[in-house]
Amino acid sequence: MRIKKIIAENLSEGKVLIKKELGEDAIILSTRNIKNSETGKDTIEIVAAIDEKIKNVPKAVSKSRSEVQEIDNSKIENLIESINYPFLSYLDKNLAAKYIYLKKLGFEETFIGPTLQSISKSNNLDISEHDLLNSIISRIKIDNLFQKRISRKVYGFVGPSGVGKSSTLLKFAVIHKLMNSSNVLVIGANNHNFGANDLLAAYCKVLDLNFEKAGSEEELNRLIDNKKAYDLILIDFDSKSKYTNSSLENILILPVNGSPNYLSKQLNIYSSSFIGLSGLDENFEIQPIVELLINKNLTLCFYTNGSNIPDDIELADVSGIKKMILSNG
Ligand SMILES: Nc1nc2c(ncn2[C@@H]2O[C@H](COP(=O)(O)OP(=O)(O)OP(=O)(O)O)[C@@H](O)[C@H]2O)c(=O)[nH]1
Ligand SMILES: [Mg+2]
Repeated sequence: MRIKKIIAENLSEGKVLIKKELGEDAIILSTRNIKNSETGKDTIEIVAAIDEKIKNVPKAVSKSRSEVQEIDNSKIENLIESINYPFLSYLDKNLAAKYIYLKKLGFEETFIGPTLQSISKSNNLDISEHDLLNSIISRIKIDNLFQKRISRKVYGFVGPSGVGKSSTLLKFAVIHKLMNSSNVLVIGANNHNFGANDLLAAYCKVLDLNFEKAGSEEELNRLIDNKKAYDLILIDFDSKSKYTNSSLENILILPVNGSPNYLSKQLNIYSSSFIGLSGLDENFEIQPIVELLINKNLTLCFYTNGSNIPDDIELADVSGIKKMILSNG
């Protein structure tokens, strides 16, 4: 117990002085009015006390609070790390760095795991980040179907509703006609959306492309069989079409900003090994597509980046994909 006696002009000034001397928890034991012997003024004498144990409590509490905070901060950092990089603690230093690098670029563990495994198996642990990314990209199969002259091929444009099947088909047709002097036939086989075939016919007229309409599977079979004179037959399907034909190869148009789940679902619906991407003029992350292309051994044919026919279609290329990956990292 510490006891203090102070003289003040009045009680409220005295209380302030006591708190200053002994702290907030000081207890006033007694007060007494007295006259200042020199000035003759009325003053107040206050005797107050503080229990030293109580006085130390605030300091002790604040110290332990900051300790708790430090512990909490490091715990939180560990927690965040284990959420962001759940497999970090299982990896050696070399692989851990690569894991963090690929994670930061936006790849998922389901893709990173096998990639790190193959580095480890091939004893290539010293591979630089740059070479690691290049080796991932080199696993993407690219075949720019509109860059070369194609003969006697039948391609169907399939995919979910509104993804850009018809407009991509028209871009593809015009480019082949202009660049490769191909003899192209466009077939409208969208019998699900009212007026879709007529709209396509109108586009073909404007773009000077040969057009035929197939109102049924039988008609489509007949058109494919009878039109051997064309280099290229391009069929515009609706999203519900399940048409198959031994001479037909489908190009699945996928929106580049589709979620991983959505993309694999589309792949199950429209089993196709050729992929065209649409919507590269919008916000997107390319990593889910890259993972899908590699994991499912698909071939990327081209991508579209707008609605202008035929301008907004681009050759898929490795350096472009690398730039897209790095811009997301
Ligand atoms: N911004 C942007 N728009 C696109 C792209 N590709 C297509 N579009 C537009 O998307 C809309 C739908 O395109 P369509 O070609 O009709 O799509 P679809 O898959 O044939 O649609 P359905 O036949 O109704 O299933 C049109 O307005 C196109 O101009 C693209 O890469 N970027
Ligand atoms: Mg369409």
